[in-house]
Amino acid sequence: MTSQLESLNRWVDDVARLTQPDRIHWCDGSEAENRALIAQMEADGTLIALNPQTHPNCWLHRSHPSDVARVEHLTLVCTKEQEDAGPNNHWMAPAEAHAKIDALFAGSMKGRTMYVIPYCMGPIDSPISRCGVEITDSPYVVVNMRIMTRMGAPALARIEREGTFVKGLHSTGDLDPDKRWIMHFPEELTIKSIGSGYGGNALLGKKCHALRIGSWQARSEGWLAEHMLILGVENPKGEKTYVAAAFPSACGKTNFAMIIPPKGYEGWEVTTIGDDIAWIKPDAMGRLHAINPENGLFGVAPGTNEKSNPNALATLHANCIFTNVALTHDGDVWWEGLTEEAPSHLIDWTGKEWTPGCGRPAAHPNSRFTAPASQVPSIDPAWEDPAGVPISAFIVGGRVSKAFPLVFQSFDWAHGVYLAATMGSEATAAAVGQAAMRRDPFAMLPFCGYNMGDYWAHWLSIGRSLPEAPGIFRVNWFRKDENGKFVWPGFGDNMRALEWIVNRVKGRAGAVESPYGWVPRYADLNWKGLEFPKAKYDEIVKVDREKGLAEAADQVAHFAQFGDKLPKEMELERQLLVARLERSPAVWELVA
Ligand code: SAT
Ligand code: MN
Repeated sequence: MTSQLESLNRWVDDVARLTQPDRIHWCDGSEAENRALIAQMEADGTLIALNPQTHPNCWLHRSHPSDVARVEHLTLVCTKEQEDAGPNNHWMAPAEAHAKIDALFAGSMKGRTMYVIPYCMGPIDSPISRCGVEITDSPYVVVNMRIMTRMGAPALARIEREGTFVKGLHSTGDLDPDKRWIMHFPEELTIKSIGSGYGGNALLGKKCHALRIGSWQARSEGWLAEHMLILGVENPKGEKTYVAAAFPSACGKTNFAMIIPPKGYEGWEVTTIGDDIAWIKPDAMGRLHAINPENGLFGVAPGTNEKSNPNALATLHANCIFTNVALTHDGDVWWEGLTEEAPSHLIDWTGKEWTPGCGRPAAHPNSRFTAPASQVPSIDPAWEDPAGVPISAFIVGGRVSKAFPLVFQSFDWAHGVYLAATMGSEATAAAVGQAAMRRDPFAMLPFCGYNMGDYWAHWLSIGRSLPEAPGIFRVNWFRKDENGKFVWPGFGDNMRALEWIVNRVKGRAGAVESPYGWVPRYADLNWKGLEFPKAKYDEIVKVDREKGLAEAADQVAHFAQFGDKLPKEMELERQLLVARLERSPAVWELVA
């Protein structure tokens, strides 16, 4: 098979000449093709079939032990001018980058099959969706792309109609970490990735296309490509509100996207559009509409359980691929946090015997599940609406144990951009070698495909163009007390902050002005069904002046990196925060 699109055939030929595969296979996305690939991977040990009774059509994959997460230090944005990639990206000149990586691709597919995967990010008939073609020598990538994207014949038909597509070239190479690169050439709409089979490095539709290349395209075309979940909230009156929320990798996006309203919220419903990425575009009326460009979930397994995320657990009963989790005796999966007590014996993620107390985790901390979004019990009926869903609020937040209140609203759009631009988070296992604490603006630090200063300016200009801009809110579920214990119950009870957010944007919830933004008073939140005394609430909203000033002072260096690219509004907002803090008492507290 070849395509009717000459430019696609030519590129495939060029890649084949370089990588020298034994065979070329154009993926049609069919069930038969998927079956054949799985059978082949079962035979060579790449996939282990799980118990068909408890997990029909599910497989376990164990990666190379050095290939378990994204590698930010090896991830490059290769623009002609270094300034366009910005201090937030590792950079290499395009010619040098191509030469370096092409030398590794030379002959890399000898003895292997080269798969050509046409895919569409977003519903196949949505004008907001965009297509790409990934070439890979990994059948594991093919079966994962089939879950994560709309892959195969319909995508190819759209590509042929449109004549354009993002080019992604991937080879697992020899999985040598010293010969691993994830390179982006946004000016050429091209991605090249070698030496890793891990999700964010190898499933090129996801972070590489939908975020790094996507954000570049979004800026030049006037839309937003964001690391955000999308959810719908329906109140007992049947009124529906959609919000998009940015949290860094492994900070609970999947849990929040599938939140189950807690006790006291009878009649409320939360529905899921997406759990990781949002493509957001102003419609003809200037209202922001969002689609989930993905077709599946690539979620963190550890910590997922009946309490933290029953919807995710129910999603995982069939048709899933698990990567680097532990295997039970009866062909079932297990990971830390799935059950309170670990089974007495397991095979760990590396294939070794495991018993509780042996000193090693059974599942890798960044072990993952790949699952079809259509299986999520809370999936929104409009999740594939080609027009997307209207967004009324943005929520941003990180994993920070100190300083910031549970929830607060920005004073206006520019202040909201500032709140998102300065958000920070403690390290997680989603990428190797993260600093203990880092600023992760909009949760886009590892994913913004261009200069972050230009990105903030783009957000500011989008806001100016909207007749009715959504509210911007910041949340912090992770505040700890003096004993290092989380104060807020989190999970389902995050619904209380969500209800306040929804009511705020509808103009029917109270708040008071704190140095950080509009904060709900105790009485402004719905406490039905939860015992949470006012004194405890006051603890998680109070503002310590010295901590606040230290935070504002720390932002100076953060902003300084961006030089001339820093929008003036950002430094002005910082100074306004300092002014508000200087005029506030040593500890700013709610009076009512
Ligand atoms: O980068 S992945 O998409 O594999 C996971 C993440 O870090 O969000
Ligand atoms: Mn993510």
